Amino acid sequence: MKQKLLIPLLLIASFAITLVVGSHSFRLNKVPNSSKFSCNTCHTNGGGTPRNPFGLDVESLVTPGGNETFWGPELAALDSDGDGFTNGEELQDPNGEWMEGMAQPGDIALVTAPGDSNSKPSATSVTDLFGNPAIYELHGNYPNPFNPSTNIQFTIPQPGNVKIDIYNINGELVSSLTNKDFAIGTHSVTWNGKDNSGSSVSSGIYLYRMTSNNFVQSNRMLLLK
Ligand SMILES: [Ca+2]
Repeated sequence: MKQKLLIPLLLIASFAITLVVGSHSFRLNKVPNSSKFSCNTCHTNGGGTPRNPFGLDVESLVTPGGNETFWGPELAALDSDGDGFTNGEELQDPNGEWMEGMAQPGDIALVTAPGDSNSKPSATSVTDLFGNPAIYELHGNYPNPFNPSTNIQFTIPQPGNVKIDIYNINGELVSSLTNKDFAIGTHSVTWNGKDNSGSSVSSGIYLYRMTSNNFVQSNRMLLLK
């Protein structure tokens, strides 16, 4: 008897779930620039499919009482898909200041999917939560001139591979200083004045070149013994 009741109950339950999922599409109006990705803003492959990481965060901020005002500084500050950019940066509203009814913020052409870690802004298209450009920077080495070692500092606005090579003034590779993944932020690597075979190099001008994503920059330094 119990099993006969179970099947209709399951059918009713699945119908109710479909109604709930289907009703979520109106939330698109409550996310800035959501027209760019439509239902894929919150779902893996359109409405009714499982929620992506951003959709899960949206869901967690919707109160059971029906309060749908979930976009704001809190959701904007999260990096739902873990790609190094906040949801606000991806949706062109870094501080979560946009409200329903306002004109869409930023440039919709620059909007990326906050639930897809493979979709991320270019470094220069967003600002951080403090309104500063989120850019790649190769800072000057310190000390300079130096002997026997110097520190090279750089900043990256998203996690990724950073390659720094040292060249002599003739453009010949001297040292492959680093070539690995770094987290978002500012880091420092040290060159000990040795070439790739471990021999100390002579006094002179050297170039260090940083490559990360599409960013390439070179600076000069002076080894003075
Ligand atoms: Ca993100």
